[in-house]
Amino acid sequence: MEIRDTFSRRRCYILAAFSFVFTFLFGWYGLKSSEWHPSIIFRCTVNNTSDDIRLSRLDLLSDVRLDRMVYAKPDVLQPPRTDVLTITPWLAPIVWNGFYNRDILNAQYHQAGVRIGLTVFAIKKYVIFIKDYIETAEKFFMVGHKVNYYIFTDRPNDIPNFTLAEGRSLSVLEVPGYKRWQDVTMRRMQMIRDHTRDRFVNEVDYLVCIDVDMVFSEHIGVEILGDVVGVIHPGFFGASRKAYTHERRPESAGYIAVDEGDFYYTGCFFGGAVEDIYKLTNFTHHAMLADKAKNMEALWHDESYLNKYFLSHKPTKVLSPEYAWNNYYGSPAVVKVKRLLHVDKDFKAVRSN
Ligand code: 48C
Repeated sequence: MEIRDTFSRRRCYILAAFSFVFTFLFGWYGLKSSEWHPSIIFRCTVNNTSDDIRLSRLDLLSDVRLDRMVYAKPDVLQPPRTDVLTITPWLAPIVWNGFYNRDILNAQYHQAGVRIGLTVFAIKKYVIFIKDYIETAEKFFMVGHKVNYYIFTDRPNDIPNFTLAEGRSLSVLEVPGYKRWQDVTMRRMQMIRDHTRDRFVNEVDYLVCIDVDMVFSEHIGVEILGDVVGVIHPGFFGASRKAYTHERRPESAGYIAVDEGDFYYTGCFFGGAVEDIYKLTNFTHHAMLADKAKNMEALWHDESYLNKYFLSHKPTKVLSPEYAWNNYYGSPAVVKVKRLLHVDKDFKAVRSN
């Protein structure tokens, strides 16, 4: 132990000396010549592809100019509700019914021509859920906007034909069906990542990823759009950190300590800007692989790894449990609208292991 410490200490000294000399020369040269103008740094970052995409996303709304609209004035001293938290400690909005005017948001995003992708996996027996899923999405998901449905399935012939409203398209993407349902659910992150890199980044601005055993029951619109979007799980929004079902083994890549964690996010619904979804799914996929190499699997699979991601990459927008409700938890007064509902199902009937 001692030798190693000495060795690494000596290495640190060498490194420190080198970086001091380098910084001095670099700084001296920089000060001497006025070449290091901020615009160069700006241009350097702008030339990076992801920043180009990022800039175009920032442009998405920055050029919007709204026409005259008539609506009730927001009241600084009288919020629509005081029974729920509507902003996180890192100043991300928590979206509850009654706090936004969808007409304003629709006007902005319509003018921007926003394109939204919805990914859904219907693997093996879960194909039985896709008909109601798409039919209810047509009624309630991003109505009036450009939507691309991306259905990942191992059974393309079992996907019905759908008649879609104008501006909406549907692609069936054939993918392998893993034997264990745990692998089916976890490998979604890898598949979303790869398709995002190869295709979605060129077709949509935002991606929304929702489990298939759900039905849309009230409008879900552009109020949910943001760079990194997580949804509060219906079973834990009143619970303590200790009660969160995070992965608690320190050796797992999904580990969250009992004194950490903001909310318990559901794995059945997440979203974000297309390049942020690439980062999120890449992280969660690698976390799963790291545990797999140790012959481990986080307690709640991709949901555990997603919560780990959201711990260090705080969502820029959080959706209330309205957006992924399960009637198993009844109808608490605070949840005034149930926009997306878990389908009551017999797991034995749809899971092969
Ligand atoms: O499509 C499948 N097939 C399976 O055999 C197992 C999971 N899945 C996908 O993963 C579905 O999209 C499911 O909605 C999702 C995992 N989520 C669930 O099984 C419950 N919503 C917890």
